[in-house]
Amino acid sequence: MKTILVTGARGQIGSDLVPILRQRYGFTQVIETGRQTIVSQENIQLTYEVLDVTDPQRLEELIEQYQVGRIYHLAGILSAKGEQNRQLCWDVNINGLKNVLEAAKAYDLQVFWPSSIAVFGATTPKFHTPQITIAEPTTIYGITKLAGELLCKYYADRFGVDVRSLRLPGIISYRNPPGGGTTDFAVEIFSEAIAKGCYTCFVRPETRLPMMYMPDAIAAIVDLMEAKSSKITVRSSYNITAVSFSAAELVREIQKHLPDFTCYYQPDFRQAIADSWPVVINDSQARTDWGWQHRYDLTALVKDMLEQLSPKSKVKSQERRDPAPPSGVYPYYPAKTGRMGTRAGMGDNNLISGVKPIEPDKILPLPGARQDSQKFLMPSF
Ligand code: AKB
Repeated sequence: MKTILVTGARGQIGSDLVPILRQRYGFTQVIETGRQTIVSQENIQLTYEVLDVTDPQRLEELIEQYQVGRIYHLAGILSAKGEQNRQLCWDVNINGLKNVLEAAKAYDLQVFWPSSIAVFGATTPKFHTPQITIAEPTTIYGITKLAGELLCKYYADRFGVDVRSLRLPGIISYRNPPGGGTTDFAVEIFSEAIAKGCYTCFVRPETRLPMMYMPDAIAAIVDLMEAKSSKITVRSSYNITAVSFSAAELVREIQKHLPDFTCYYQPDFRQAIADSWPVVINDSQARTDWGWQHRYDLTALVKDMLEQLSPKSKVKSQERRDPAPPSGVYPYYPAKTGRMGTRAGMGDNNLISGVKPIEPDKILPLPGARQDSQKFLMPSF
């Protein structure tokens, strides 16, 4: 089997995907790459190479050196950081992807590339957003993701490149923080709740967005890449989602475990980005084509996040770092069969069964919330 190259391998998704890929395809079969030079002792035995994806020569060099057959192209600049550095966002997200697709054409590689719900904008239907719909993104990140989707489809249609993609929602995980996204609040809140007992959220409490727990995201990526080519009817990017919840609902769920947790709200420029994105995505095409199913709802993901981040389990997570057998990493489970534990129900948080949007004039005071625990700070802008 040819080797697998992962760009942006030490980012939020890469950190969780790489151990699963190594488990499935062999430890030495997976080459991690990133812009940083890794010097720490613990990584010496790993196959890690420095790669800036905007450098096509270096990319080709690595493809030849390691006989690469598949790339998970995860290197990218997220929405909030993109607004602060448009040039970098364009260079990495567009030129980096184009370099990968050119290499895929030349070396006959299979490619995974994450798109985002950010391809949608204010003119897109917010509820049950269809696979094919109006896409007028308002951020440079969204523009690069939309152009990237078109590039993927172009290389697939014109040159037969086997490129597969998902429009990822906000991804919640504990191993590595996302850094620079609009949905980051839904990750940061957990560590702050545990460490400090309070968090200042940069979006308003009623802000409701599509989200997914990392094990579901990993399962989706693995299953998509392993699906028969004939099953893949979308070569731009598949709508995909798991749950949809507001910041206030997330706070309330955390308070079930940490009753003294307090959330303050101080919306900043990321509020406008969040407001431009859909609330509920229709991902029926992915479910029909290659059997996508999510497993974690809000209750399950909050419970697991808090358990994993609690000081007791932190000790355990130190013991499970690469290159030891990835026994403690998120378990991969196939989407279609062999589910473990409680499956996410088609309950209140399930997107397909529909969410009940909170009307803005009904949000204060928050229904069912502890009156002393939902406080507003005035925005500083
Ligand atoms: C971001 O917030 O920028 C990302 C995304 C939804 O693409 N998490």
